[in-house]
Order: sequence, then C-alpha cells, then structure tokens
Amino acid sequence: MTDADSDADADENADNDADADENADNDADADADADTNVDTAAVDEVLAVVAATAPEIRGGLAGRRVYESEENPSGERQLEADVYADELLEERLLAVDAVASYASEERDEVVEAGTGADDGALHVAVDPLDGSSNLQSNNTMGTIVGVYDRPLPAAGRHLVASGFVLYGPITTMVVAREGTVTEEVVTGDGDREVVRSDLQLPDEPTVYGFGGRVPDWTDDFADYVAEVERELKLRYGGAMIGDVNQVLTYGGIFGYPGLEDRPEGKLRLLFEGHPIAYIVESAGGSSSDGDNSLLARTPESLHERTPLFVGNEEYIRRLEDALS
Ligand code: P6P
Repeated sequence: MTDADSDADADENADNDADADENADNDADADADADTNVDTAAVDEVLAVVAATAPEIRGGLAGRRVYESEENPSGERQLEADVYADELLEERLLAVDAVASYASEERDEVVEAGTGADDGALHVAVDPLDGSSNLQSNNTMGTIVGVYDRPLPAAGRHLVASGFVLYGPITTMVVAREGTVTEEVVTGDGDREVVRSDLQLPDEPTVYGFGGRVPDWTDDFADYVAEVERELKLRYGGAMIGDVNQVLTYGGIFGYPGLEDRPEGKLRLLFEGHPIAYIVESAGGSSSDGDNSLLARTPESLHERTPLFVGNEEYIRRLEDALS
C-alpha cells in the first residue's frame, strides 16, 4: 500500500467517523424531538388536580398574607400563601402516576417523583401563586401550570398542555390542549364547568398593559408604547394572570419588557412564558420575547427570565419591528 493510498484510507475513515458522529447527533436531535407516548388521560388528571386544589389555595389566602423569612430562587420575598400553594400542588401533582417530576417557581431544584422518566412521563412546571404581591391589596392573582413531555427545563415545543387558574371575583381556569383553549368556572368542590369553549382572541384589540417602570424602559420600547397608548386602553393590574385574561377577553397585548438595567426582564420563561404563550397562541394570538415566539425558546436554567409579550398578532409583529 503506498503512502498516498494509506492517506486516502485515513481520509475516508475520518469522513466515515464524521458522518457517523453527524448521524449520531441527528439521531439524538431526532430523539429529543420525537413525539412521546403521552397519555391524554394523564394530562387530564394533572389539569383536574390543579382545578381541584384551587378552592383550597383560594381558601387559604386570607390567613397567609404575611411574608416568610425566605426568598424564592428569583430573589423575591415569599408570602406564606406562596409556600402553602406550592406545598399543596407538589403533594397532589406528584401523586399522579404519570408525573415524573415537579418544578416550581418557589423551589431551587426539580423534585423527582422517583418513578423514572420513561416514555410518556409528564414533567410539571408550576407558578403556584402568580402575582401574590396582590394579596395584600386584595387584587387578582393566579396559579400557572405547564405540562411538558421532557425533563425540565424543557423547550417550549415540549409543552403538551398548559393552564392557569384566576382567583378573581369568580375562580376560573383557562386550559390549552392540542390547539384548543377553554375557559371553565371552578366550583367550590373543585369541579369545572366550561363557560367558553374554543376561546379565540377578539379580532378587534382593546386593552394593553406593560410592566416595569417607565424610566427603565428602553427608548425603542417606549416609542412603541407611545403608539399603542393612542390606540388601546390601559389595563395593568400587577398580576400577569389577571392582565393576560383581560387580553384573552378583550384582545390587545400584555408584556413585561427587558429593561435598561435588566435586559432579561422579570418573568420566568419556564413557569410563565411558555405556558402563557402556549395558551395565547392556541387562542389565535402570538407571543414574543422581542425577537421570536416564546415557544421557540429552550431555557438553559430552571429560573431563566425573559422579556414576555402576548396578544394579537398585529401588536406582536409591530413590537418585534420596533425592537429590531
Ligand atoms: P411589577 C407578579 O409579581 C409578577 O411576577 C407578574 O405576575 C406581574 O405581571 C409582574 O410580576 C408585576 O411586576 O414590577 O409591575 O410589580
């Protein structure tokens, strides 16, 4: 065999190895994106557990308006109500056979059920009491749940369902599954009665609400808001779930932007961004982190923050144009 032949063989072997590596990577990516055998009855059970727990969470709010000594992983002060809701939901959701893990905005780490993450296992991400700072002023707040078919933190494309409970004058639950959104009243014993099926954002938007202090907004965002405020009515209640439900009901846009001193924004991608984007996009609207759909994002860490915008497609597109 000449040197040239052996060089050619070496090159061919190297090419073969590279191809093999590439195929292995492609296979891994394919596995990562392959549909899992999620049992829809198990997803139903997770959502039913959240609804059934809602009356107890609501009933426990009145006596739990004081702050704990601890902070949550995002460095926010925890109310007794935050901890109470989190403990109830962890216990109830991990008792569902198909749930392999539970993650919460109130906990540093994922809690494993110890049942293994076999094909079809569900991984639940929860914001037990979104907007709990509204408790002291007796305003709305909510519970957010995202049901993923991959271990957490997972990409938005691995959501199989999401929902939120709104503790308003009435306790309601909005659920998105397989492209359809329903709004239900949660009765005192935790059952659900559908009040709006196939919920769609109104074509004519009416309301807007943006978080953060105006002096902390970027100039591009402030210019965009100056346009929006001449077209829509301000609705901002300080708890995302209440504000998002305004958008689902009246059309418009809700957002919490990246700020001058906090370009990543305030809200959490896994616990708030993904589930709410899944709902609003399923209701015919759009979501964005300022560049693209929030569902296109894969968090690198459990408590990763993101700029968050959801609402009618026209306003999301104009926002992305304004920030580009
Ligand atoms: P700000 C509540 O604390 C929350 O996480 C969201 O529910 C809400 O949209 C936002 O923060 C409110 O933040 O800075 O207006 O108090």
